[in-house]
Amino acid sequence: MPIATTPNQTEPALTDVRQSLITLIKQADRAGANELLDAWANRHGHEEVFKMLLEPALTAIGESITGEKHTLAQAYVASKVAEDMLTKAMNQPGGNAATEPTKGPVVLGNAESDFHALGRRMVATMLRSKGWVIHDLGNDVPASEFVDKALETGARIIGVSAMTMTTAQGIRDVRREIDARGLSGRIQLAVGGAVFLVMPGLLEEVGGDGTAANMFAAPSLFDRLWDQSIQAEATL
Ligand code: B12
Repeated sequence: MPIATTPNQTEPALTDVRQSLITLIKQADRAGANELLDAWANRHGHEEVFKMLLEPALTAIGESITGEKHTLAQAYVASKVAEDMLTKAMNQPGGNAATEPTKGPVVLGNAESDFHALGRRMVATMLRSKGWVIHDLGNDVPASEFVDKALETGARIIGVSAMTMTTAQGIRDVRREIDARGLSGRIQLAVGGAVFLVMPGLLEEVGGDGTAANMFAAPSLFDRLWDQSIQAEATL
């Protein structure tokens, strides 16, 4: 698909690049989408690819699943393309592997019955690049497993990702488990996922201690929650 250029520039208009990406995903052309994103990343960097192209495309595709403009299979292709990009970003010089771990540890995972791995993986990648040690428990993690792992590793933060209304309700069990074991304050509960953006009261409803809208905002949230945990312990 040809991409239009803006006047006096060779750089294609952002809206056209996004549209081309969505078209390639719709055609399940993973290689084509990768090629488009690679070329864009070479000019603007990997971080910008996520901010300017992939997250908006995933949101647009997600919104139109309900309107039946896109299928779940297309959402799946979109997530695979994003994972390809994530892997490449991690392998860049200065990417994920390069930073000395200096913070944490923390525990991350998707809420029970939630299989939307991508957002969690992006948060983990961003945190690691900022020096956090992450124990990533993967998808579909029972509440007790989160808390067991936090105790085993000495983590002060449990981060739970949930993308649907139903799976977000499972976070209440993590809250209960933390409180029931007398760990309130000492273990902080970070929550996130697109559903928290569209339902402002959900953070309080499920008993989270804080949330971040995207991976770029996650490091400052984790810094804040870590400090809160230390303060809470000092007052015990
Ligand atoms: C890709 C996708 C899938 C893929 C997931 C593949 C994968 N490996 O991840 C597949 C096809 C498997 C899938 C399945 C389903 N999906 Co789906 N999916 C999506 C889609 C299009 C994109 C999700 C995504 O990857 N977004 C991109 C990432 C980068 O964004 P993110 O996850 O929000 O993460 C960012 C932030 O939220 C934040 N963040 C995320 N986690 C955390 C955690 C912490 C601690 C913090 C601080 C921050 C944070 O940082 C991340 C990075 O910036 C969304 C649409 C949307 N609007 O998001 C629907 C969507 C989430 N899915 C939906 C549904 C309904 C389903 C299914 C139930 C469909 C079905 N009928 O089977 C199943 C459920 C499976 C399950 N039980 O988990 C609905 C949920 C509706 C709702 N609110 O309840 C959505 C919103 C689509 C829609 N409009 O209907 N899906």
